[in-house]
Amino acid sequence: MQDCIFCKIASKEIPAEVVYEDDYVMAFEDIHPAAPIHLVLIPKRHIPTFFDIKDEDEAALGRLQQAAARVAAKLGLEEKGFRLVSNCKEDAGQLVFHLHYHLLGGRPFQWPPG
Ligand code: D5M
Repeated sequence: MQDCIFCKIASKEIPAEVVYEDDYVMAFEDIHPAAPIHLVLIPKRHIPTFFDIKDEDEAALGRLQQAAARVAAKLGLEEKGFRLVSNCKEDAGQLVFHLHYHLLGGRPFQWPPG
């Protein structure tokens, strides 16, 4: 999608610190890290929110979970773990309307979130 920052990262139109990429998904460093490790994981196809997921997105979204675990293991998070969160629309504070997960690790997190 033309004006979507994450589509531009997926197409390499704008740079990002990419740590994982395959045909379906990409993981890159968040520009405003909230933890020692803070990655953004996206499907390459533009999906604005969870409410826009189509049957054809199943493979990409499945791959996203798998990529999260693989990247987390590669970054040494297997023992202590990590948090995978997604903000969907206004109440959750979604700023970029291209579905994404935040992968956070490297410190303990509180529950419930604020
Ligand atoms: O948060 C969107 C997240 O996306 C926020 O943590 C900053 C991050 N972001 C925004 N632009 C970029 C670029 N260009 N590179 C890397 N990270 C970026 P949410 O509230 O979940 O929509």
